[in-house]
Amino acid sequence: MEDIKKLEEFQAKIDADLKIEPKDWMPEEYRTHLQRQISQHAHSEVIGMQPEGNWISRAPSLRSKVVLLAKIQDEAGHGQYLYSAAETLGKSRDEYLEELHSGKAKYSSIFNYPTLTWADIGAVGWLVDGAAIVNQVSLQRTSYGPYSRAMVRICKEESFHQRQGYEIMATCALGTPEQKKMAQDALNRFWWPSLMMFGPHDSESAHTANAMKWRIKRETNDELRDKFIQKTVQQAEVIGLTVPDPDLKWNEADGRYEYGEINWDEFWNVVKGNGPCNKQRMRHHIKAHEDGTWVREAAIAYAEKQKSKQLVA
Ligand code: FAQ
Repeated sequence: MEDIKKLEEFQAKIDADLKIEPKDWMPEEYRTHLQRQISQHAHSEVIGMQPEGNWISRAPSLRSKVVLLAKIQDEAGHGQYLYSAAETLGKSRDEYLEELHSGKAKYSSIFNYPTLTWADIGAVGWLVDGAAIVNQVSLQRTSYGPYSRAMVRICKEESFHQRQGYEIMATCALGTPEQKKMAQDALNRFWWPSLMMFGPHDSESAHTANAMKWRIKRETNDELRDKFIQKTVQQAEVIGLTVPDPDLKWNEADGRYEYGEINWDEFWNVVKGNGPCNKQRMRHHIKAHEDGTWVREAAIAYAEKQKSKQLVA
């Protein structure tokens, strides 16, 4: 009886658009749902540094190198905010990382595709960060306080990232015929995987019903994907690129684009670990984590020394 009352109070709070904070009572399913989503979001930010890091030493100018470095550092920061938010749910960062390394926790499918040319770095910023922003703007209003506050900060930085990517794409698309070809090729390869970032159709999505009821998600996978398509197709047109979807057409009566279907076999194949770069990404992450052991140990030892100094004083 007590739990039913608590549950009703919890749902009433959500329905009134109040935030749930770490020390508030919450049903166990709400907690585990958030642990799963926020940690996977954090893993995505950190694994997402790999395809971009691949181009730091090959950026075509000092300016583009500095901008790319700043963007990648931001992604590390986003991982930090999100791991901290996830830790408020009673699981440690080490536990979350173990879940990633054992394959229990996922990260976004998009980061299992390679970045083959400089234009791919443009496509990542324009399309991948563009898709991430659409999703994250919506998540700013999520019901869990620490996640919502992390999103507000992250969204401010993501809009700079999207502009950085679009600038690279526009420069290539409006450059020499070879550069334009490179930009079109990047769009061709990144378009569909970017749409897959929003997850399966609502009818196939295991978690959407609960996520909407608890206002963890404020819009569904399909609603967000549609928003992204409607605004991004126009951006491609402005720089003379063609979206690689033969079914894409403008519906004058409805004032919106209609579009084709994602290859869901490809999506699930990548999610299950069989994309072009899954194994490489995980190998690299585990190695970096192991190589960094001494840094973590030194940081903990330093913090403990400072604490004991303060106690003596
Ligand atoms: N990839 O029932 P749903 C970024 C899984 S950040 C892999 O619909 P949900 C910044 C899903 O986990 C990008 N797995 O699940 C950046 C679930 O499996 P599970 C990351 C996917 O949670 C830019 C199963 O399928 N953003 O890019 C994917 O309601 C550049 C069933 O799916 C976020 O994480 C996928 N695409 O909806 C960084 C945003 N889609 O957990 C560096 C927060 C679905 O039961 C460089 N997350 N799955 O084993 C969300 O909004 C949601 O979690 C969704 C999935 C929309 C991703």
